Amino acid sequence: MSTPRRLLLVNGPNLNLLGTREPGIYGSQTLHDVEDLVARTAAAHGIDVRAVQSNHEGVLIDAIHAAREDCAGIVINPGGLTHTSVVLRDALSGVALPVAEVHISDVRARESFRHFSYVQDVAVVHVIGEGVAGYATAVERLLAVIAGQADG
Ligand code: CA2
Repeated sequence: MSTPRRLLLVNGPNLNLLGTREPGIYGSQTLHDVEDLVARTAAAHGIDVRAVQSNHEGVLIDAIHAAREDCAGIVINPGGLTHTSVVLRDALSGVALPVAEVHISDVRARESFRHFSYVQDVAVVHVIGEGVAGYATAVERLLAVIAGQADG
């Protein structure tokens, strides 16, 4: 079967607040700006994007499971679930799609509880602390991984 020309973009809890509070940490761009940036970056490669943001873990897991049907990879900022969620990690490893993990802030330079990521070793691409622009970097790197898999 040919590789689907679609990515799933997942933003976890509280990322709907982007651009409304804490600009010193997360910048002033909104979730809409993030989704638009990812769509434009992928479109430059002829790739479509389905975007989901939810404050509910089960909604994110259902979206990840559905990606098996029609997506070539997943770009995810799991928000605080990064540091707490075995079930989110299990969903990502269960669908066996290439995953890019994105964090807007530099979690390594923040509180110690943000230093551990359950997603880290199920992701093949990691973009941390590059602000919202990091989502575009993640798309580019993930598409390169997917292209390499299709060649090999
Ligand atoms: O830096 C990131 O992208 C994070 O994934 C964001 C999460 C945080 O728990 C992670 O440690 C790092 C928090 C998302 C909350 O986003 C907000 C945005 C604006 C205002 C308030 C929260």
